[in-house]
Amino acid sequence: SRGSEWNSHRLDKDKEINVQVLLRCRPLSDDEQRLNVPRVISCNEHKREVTVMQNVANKQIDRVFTFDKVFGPKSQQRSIYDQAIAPVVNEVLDGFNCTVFAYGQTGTGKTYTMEGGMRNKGGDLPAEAGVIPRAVRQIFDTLEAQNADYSMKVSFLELYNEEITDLLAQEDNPKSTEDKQKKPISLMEDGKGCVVVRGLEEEAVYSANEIYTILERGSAKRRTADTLLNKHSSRSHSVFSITVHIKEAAVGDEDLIKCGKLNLVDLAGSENISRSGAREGRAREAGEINKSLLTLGRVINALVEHSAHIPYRDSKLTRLLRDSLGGKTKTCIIATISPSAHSLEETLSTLDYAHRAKNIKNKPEANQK
Ligand code: ADP
Ligand code: ZZD
Repeated sequence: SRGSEWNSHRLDKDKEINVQVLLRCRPLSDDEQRLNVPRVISCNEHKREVTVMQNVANKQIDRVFTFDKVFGPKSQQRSIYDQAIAPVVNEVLDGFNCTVFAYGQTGTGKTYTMEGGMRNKGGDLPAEAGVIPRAVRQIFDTLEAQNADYSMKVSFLELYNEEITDLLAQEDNPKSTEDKQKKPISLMEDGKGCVVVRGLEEEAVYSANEIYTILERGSAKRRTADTLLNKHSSRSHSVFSITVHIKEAAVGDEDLIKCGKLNLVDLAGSENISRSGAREGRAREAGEINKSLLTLGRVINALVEHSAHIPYRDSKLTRLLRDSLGGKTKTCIIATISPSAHSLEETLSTLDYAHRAKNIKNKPEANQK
């Protein structure tokens, strides 16, 4: 359905769609419940509203935020996936590139949402499985059911302190030194304005079960980094990508290949930037400033304000995910918050950030070769 030249401009504008922003509030933890930590968040899933209840100088001041979808503390992994992510994966199978970001303060459930937990071992997905294993499963199930001719590749990287580590790379020598385990990877421009990650392993996957072995390897490698560096995980970003190539029925003697890519991004804890104004000087010296997270915020602001210059090039994260922010990729942000009064300030900052991101527009375009 390509527009003829005279109206293509108008059609291009019509193709713009907003970034979808979902909000998820985690339940109080067992400890928080035992300590009777007060709750300040109420979620109305039906009205897609989150209310922050604040008592200032004996006056009740509530703030209400509306999102594309709201998931309260009782929402299950499966229902978030079915309602919010399964449609995104269907777009990938239709040949679109899609990105899902998890954004929020450390401890609010970004990793729980993206990866999940694994209580029971064995064949089926555990109820606590998050977006990544469920997306892999959905892609295999759908393509197998269609008897499609397809291939699937995955990659898993971590970005810490502006350095990329391949979480799937096998070490030639497992007894090698620590810095050899963290082989740095570089970003290169491909001449067509696309960024490629040079040296990143892309692993072909042939069954959903095989993915566990791969994820296990990625998790184990990340754990090594975690134990070596205090607070590493809250300051690092991870990007899990799935690429599918699907062969369409041949037209004439030409094969049509449909290609889709899904990026699943677990961002560093947002507390790493929200107070950076006051702390910037010292924090920078201590290497505490998260350049990528800071730049992500600046890119979002620039896009929302329609600035002439969008500072994509200022960090690795924004170079890597440039197309997801104002480009041809369909993007969804899951903002995660805690219900606790202790997190009020961070929660308001997350809600403001996520609410602003709703104004970003992308122009999705299917890949067809
Ligand atoms: P983050 O990645 O944002 O730092 P985590 O995903 O590590 O946060 O979550 C912090 C803790 O809270 C973990 O123990 C996790 O299992 C738990 N948790 C987070 N979200 C939920 C939820 N929706 N339901 C149950 N437990 C959750
Ligand atoms: N969140 C857990 C991993 C962690 O932080 O270690 S849960 C899912 C996506 C990406 C990486 C790991 C997983 C995870 C897992 C746990 C243990 C071994 C392999 C993989 C997982 C959870 C549920 C279903 C499938 C995979």
